[in-house]
Amino acid sequence: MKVVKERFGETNGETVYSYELQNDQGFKVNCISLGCIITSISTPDKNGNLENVVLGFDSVEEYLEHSPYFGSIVGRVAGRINNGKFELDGEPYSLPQNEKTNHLHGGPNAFDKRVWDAEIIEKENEIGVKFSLLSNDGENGYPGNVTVNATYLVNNQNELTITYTATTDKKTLINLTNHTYFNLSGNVKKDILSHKLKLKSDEYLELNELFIPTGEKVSVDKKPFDFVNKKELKEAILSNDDQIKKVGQGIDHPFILNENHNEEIVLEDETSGRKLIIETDEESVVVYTSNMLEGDFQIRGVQAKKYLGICLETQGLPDSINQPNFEPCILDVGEEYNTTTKYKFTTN
Ligand code: G6D
Repeated sequence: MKVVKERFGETNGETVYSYELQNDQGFKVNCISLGCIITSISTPDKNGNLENVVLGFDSVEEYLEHSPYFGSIVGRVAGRINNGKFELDGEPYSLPQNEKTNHLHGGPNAFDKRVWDAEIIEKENEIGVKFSLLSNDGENGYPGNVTVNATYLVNNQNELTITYTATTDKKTLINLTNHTYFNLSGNVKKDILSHKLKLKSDEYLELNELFIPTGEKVSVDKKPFDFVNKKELKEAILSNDDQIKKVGQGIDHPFILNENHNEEIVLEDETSGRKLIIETDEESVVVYTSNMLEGDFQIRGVQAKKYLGICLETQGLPDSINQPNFEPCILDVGEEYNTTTKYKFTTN
C-alpha cells in the first residue's frame, strides 16, 4: 500500500496537492487538498477491470468553475438552512443566502473551496491523509473558531473510511458530509437510472418548494421512496410523485436510517457487478440523483446531464437548528464533533 503526493494545481496563490491512496489490490482513492475533494475512486468490476466510479475533474480550474460539490467535503453545515437564519441561546445569526433565500452547504467559498492542510498517514493495515482546516469565528456568519479534521483511510479490503472531528471555542453549528457522486458503471459508461439502491430507512423528510424540510417525517411505505427492498432508481426517479417532481424529477431527500453499521445503504450496478456498501454513525443520508446536473461542461469527456451520478450524503438532518422535532447540529465548547462513514467497494 502506498500514498503518492503530487502537485495538482493552485488557487489564489495556494498550491493544491493530490494524494493517491493505493492498496495492494490496485484499489485507488485519489483526493486533493482543495475541499478534500475525492477526484477518483478506481475499483474492479466483476471481471477485475479497475475503473473510476465517481464524477470528477482533472484540474483545479474545472472544480472552481463547474463543480456542484463533486467529491467535496461540505460544511460548516451541509444542506440548507431556511432563510439563512438561526438562533443560538437567544442570539440571532444571519448566514449568506447563496441559493434563493436559503443558505446552502455552508455558503459561498465554504469548506469545499478552501485549501486544507494535509498530513500523510501510513500504517501497517491502512494508509491515508488527514486534512485539517481552521474555520474562523464569523466565517460565512457562523460563530466560533472551529478546528476541523477529515481523515481518509484506505485498507486492503477496498474500504474507504472518512472520519470527521471538530472542536470550537464558542457554541456553533456543524454538520459535515462528503458530496461524492457515485456511478458504478465505470468511467461514466451510462447514467445511474438502472443502478439499484437498498436503504434501511422507513421514513424520509418531505420538502417544501425551497427544498427545506417541512418537518414531516413521511413513511416510505407504498411510495417511490421505498428502498427497503432493493430496487432500480428509475422506478422512483421516473414516477409521478409530487415530491419527486418538486426537486426536478428525481430524489433530493433526507432518509432517516433505521440502524447504523449494518449495511444500511447499498448501491449496485448489475452490468458491472460493482456494489457499494455504506455504513455510518449518522442518523440520516441525503440521496441526490443529480437532477440538477446540467450545464455547458464535460466531465472527463462526458457532457454534463441529469442522472450521471448519485450522492449518498450521510449527515445530520438539514435545517435541524430551525426544526423543533429534529436533533440540532450544535457543537459546544469542550465537546468534540466526531463522525465516521465507511464505503466498502465490492462486486456481486
Ligand atoms: C442541488 O438540491 C441539490 C442539492 O441537494 C445538491 O447538494 C446540490 O444541487 C449540488 O442544489
